[in-house]
Amino acid sequence: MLERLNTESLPRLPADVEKPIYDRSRLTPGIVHLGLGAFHRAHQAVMTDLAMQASGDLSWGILGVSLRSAATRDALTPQDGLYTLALRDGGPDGETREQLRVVGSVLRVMVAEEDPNAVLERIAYPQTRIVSLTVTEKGYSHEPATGHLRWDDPDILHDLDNPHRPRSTIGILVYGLALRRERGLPPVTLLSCDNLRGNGDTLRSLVLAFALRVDVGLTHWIDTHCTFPNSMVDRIVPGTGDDDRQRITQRLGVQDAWPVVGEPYMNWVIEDKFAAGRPAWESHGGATFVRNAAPYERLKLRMVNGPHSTFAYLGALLGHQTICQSVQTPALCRFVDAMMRLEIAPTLKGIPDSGLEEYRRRFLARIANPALPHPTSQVAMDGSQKVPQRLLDTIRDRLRTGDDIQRLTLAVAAWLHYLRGEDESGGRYKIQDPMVARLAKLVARAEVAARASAPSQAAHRRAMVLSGFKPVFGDLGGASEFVSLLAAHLETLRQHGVIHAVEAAT
Ligand code: CS2
Repeated sequence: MLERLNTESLPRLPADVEKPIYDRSRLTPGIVHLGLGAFHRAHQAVMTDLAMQASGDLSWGILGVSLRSAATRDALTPQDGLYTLALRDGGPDGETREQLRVVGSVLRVMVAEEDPNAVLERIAYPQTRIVSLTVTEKGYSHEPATGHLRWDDPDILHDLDNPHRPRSTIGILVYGLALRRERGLPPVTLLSCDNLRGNGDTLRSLVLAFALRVDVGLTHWIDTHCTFPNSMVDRIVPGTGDDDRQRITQRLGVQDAWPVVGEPYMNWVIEDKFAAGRPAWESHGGATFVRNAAPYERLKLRMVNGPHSTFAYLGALLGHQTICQSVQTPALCRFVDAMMRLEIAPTLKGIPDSGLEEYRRRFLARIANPALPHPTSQVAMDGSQKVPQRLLDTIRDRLRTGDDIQRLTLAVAAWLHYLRGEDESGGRYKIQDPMVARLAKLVARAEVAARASAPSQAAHRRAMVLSGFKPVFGDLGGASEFVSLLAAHLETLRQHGVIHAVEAAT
């Protein structure tokens, strides 16, 4: 049995593996992080590790919280919170390069579902100064189209009645903050690191809406004392595979049960409004602090995540397993490239054309990274939560200015077509989406409506039903130009397939 990566084995790692050079026994917790998935461990946690190393301020240790699954806790506890980040890409001669760093900032991992009260206590811990989140889009219990709290969400309903055993992210935050206030403790910063538009503002409005049902005084306290910076986060981090575990364990010479793998590129832009201090995340060129993160967020959601989702849906329909395979399909690449240049970039005012050009080129190179196979299914999942801010906002802006939305609408059509659960060769795949049941009904209803219509009206009728799904499309279902284009694209996808559809729209 191989020795485990932990405090004891840390000094014996090979010399080419970077590791924390600060004294971990002096680390104290300053951050509670909800959602300790691979993304956080490859992004904020490593930035915190490097910031503590550079500044010598060791008061920003992370108490990680998994909301439901015990898997990360079970993997990292025997490792004293240590894990490896492997940054992978292809070198100039096509060889794979991999740089390893063992990350030291995670002190402990807890599972909210097992002991929610312990998490509330941690939020109400005097030393906690930041509560950060990467709970993915669906973790906010909000309606994707409007950003409003979904009062019919079973977890939210549960949490209104169970202040000591909250299950939702919003419930956990509000009851944790209530405890802080009750104990006369100073306020904290709530830092969302998810791919939502105005992630800090969205989180703030959800927390305040829930708090208002709990206690008006608490709402006022949160509103006047706590801060919610908006932030833009960027690094491609596919889920860890067994091959990654084995390869990394072999290189370390000790077993790491849950390393994470990502690309070397990373970007983090944060509004500098912290209620009780922050780590020196800007040290070593990690994060950039700004007054207003909105332009960076818009740029990233539209020019990275929108095209990423587009490659995922079109690629999945062609039976591609990875994003890299989609990027290597020339017709797809030409289409997405044209969509970025001609329809997305013009909506990003205030960023010079040359900057956008460079950004587009770099994104296409990033997702073509041969050393980082990213399953299309991972990017395609949770479309109902992603499509609004990745594609529909851009369409809305262009409709407002009377500009062409051909290509963006094909990307949306690809998502809707993907929801049928079958690729072009008849291969079946599972739809992973928190709204999966409603979406299945929607797709079925659209088919019934199309079949009941005159043949010349069928495509339009189908598109009307689909785009009438308000939680995702909001008012866009009423935009006749969008609905007509959607109808035409869906019909082309059905009759002639993906390659024909993208070639016709490029
Ligand atoms: C991806 C993102 O899974 C997805 O939906 O589009 O996770 C993407 O890799 C990151 O946002 C890149 O920063």
